Amino acid sequence: AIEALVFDVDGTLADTEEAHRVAFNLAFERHRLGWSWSRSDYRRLLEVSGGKERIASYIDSLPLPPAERARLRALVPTLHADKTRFYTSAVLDGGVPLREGVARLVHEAVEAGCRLAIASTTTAANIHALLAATLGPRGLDLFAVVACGDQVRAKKPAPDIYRLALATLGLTPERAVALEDSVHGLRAATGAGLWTLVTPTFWTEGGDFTAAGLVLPGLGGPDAPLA
Ligand code: XBP
Ligand code: MG
Repeated sequence: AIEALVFDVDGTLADTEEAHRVAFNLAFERHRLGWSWSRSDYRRLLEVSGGKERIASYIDSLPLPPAERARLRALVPTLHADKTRFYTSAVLDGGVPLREGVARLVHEAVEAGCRLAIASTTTAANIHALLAATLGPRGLDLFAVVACGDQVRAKKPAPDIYRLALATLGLTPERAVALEDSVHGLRAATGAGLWTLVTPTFWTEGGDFTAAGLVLPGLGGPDAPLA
């Protein structure tokens, strides 16, 4: 039997990428870098998972003298910390709702005795903000395991974050299923041996999801009112 659902966050629990994009641009503005990532830029930039890694790879793509490249590379942790502050404050202001069907699935799974876990490349503070803003102050407590961010060295599409989630749950992959939205996420989950349901978004649609157990446009109809 299935004993746990392992959720990706960005794109799966909520369509967060526009809020991430805006937060990156606000951080760039704060440091007067003159960089602005458009929606089409950002779709390409999502090829690199992890915000710090994404900024670093953008810097590497710019034609820069070595000293300037090194200066900007050294600024990545600060830029990313600022981005995280802009992102979490937008999310805590209610700027990003859960995707349709997510709240119902989460509550029904818990009621049925199924454990919930998270396997995400995003920063822990982002997940805490999203769950608090959408599921309430006890939202985080619904999840038995939160595996995220820099807890593993190799981010998605590497399977490491799913392996960590499964190890912390104490389950073999046959006892859980993954929920994802992207090709990178699907590769990570199936790489860890998990059957995977994919619900793409604007940012990830059109990808090759043939390795998925199932691809759906979303997780169902409007959420039932929460008791
Ligand atoms: C989501 C991401 C994340 C966010 C930014 O990937 O790629 O990097 O865009 O988060 P997935 P941070 O849904 O596959 O986990 O800036 O905190 O890294
Ligand atoms: Mg995702």
